[in-house]
Amino acid sequence: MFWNWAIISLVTAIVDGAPLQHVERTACAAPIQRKAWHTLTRDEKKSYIDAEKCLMTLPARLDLADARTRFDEFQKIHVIHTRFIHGVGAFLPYHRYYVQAHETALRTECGYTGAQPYWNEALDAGNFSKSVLLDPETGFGGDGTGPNNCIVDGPFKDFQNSIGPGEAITDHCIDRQVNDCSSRGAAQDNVDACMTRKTFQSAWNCLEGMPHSAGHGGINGQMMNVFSSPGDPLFYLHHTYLDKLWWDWQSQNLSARLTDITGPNQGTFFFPGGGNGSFPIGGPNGTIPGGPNGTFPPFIPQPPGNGSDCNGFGGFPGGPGGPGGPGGFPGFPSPPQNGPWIEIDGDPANITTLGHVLNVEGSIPSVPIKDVMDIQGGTLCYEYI
Ligand SMILES: [Cu+2]
Repeated sequence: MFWNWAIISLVTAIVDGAPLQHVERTACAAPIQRKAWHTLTRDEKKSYIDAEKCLMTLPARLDLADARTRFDEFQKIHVIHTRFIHGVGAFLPYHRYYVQAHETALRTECGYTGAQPYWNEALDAGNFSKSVLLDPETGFGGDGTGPNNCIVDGPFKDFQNSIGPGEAITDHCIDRQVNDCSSRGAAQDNVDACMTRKTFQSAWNCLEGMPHSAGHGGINGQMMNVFSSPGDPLFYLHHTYLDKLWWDWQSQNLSARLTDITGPNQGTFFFPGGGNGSFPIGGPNGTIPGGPNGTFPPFIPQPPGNGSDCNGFGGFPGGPGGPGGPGGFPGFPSPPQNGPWIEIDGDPANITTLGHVLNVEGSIPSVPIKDVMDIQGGTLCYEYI
């Protein structure tokens, strides 16, 4: 009843044309504050890292195959849903709710009293290797080394996880191959360009390309694996940053953007033949061909003049800066209007709607996208500072 009332208040505000910023969000009276990592105190950093280490020791509880710990379970949830949460309309809402599930576990299962921090990647664009995030004392440890690119310092150097790479099940370290050139895509100019987009479709396409890809490519290793990237704890700070950017975009015009959602439920990202600028299937573990163990293909050195003057990240094939494209991710296709498509709870066809159910395998309850459009709507209750 309480929630219904809050929703009715919101709807009334829209009908009245009142600025939503002034709506009293009674369902979220005291949002927790998500802060940039570099602004945290030493003690705040330590308590976050201690909580993440706690997740790595807590036994699995969701009955997901091959996951040994709660940390593994989060990674497995991502693997299970990978094909339907990338290159699709639910990309941003799903990752928003997934990060929420992770934050909730830290707080309710590991005694963490803070909020999920984020990595302000624009500050480190072109220079990820020197980021404070990679500090061995106060951060997540540094670059990988040796034949398997295992990280060798920091709080997570001894962690062995069982999920990945890709959809494989293997015991492995946390691995990185930091690529400063790839990390250039995190530049503030790219963020600013996304902020000028007028529709969700356009803003999402922009954000999922750059800066999103730059965070993955700049850390590299398992972070470059579209399935198993949450095996690196940096994933959560990266995707919380991306969530902040979506919220920054929404906040420019909340009365329109709290309900603006679209896109296909089933992208062509992973499907045979590619087409419409998408990737064909064919790599190991059902992933994009080219990279070992289900990773993205190796980045192809780009000639100067297309946004990259070093031999690093030149964009994905078909996308801006990539071979065959003008610069970023390939264009996302319009949703197919004829089946077959994968049935998603809450959606009548292959188009993402506010009713689309987000499923994190019971780590927290499934909710429709409409419940996560507002980060202070009640289901979610946080702010970015
Ligand atoms: Cu993802």
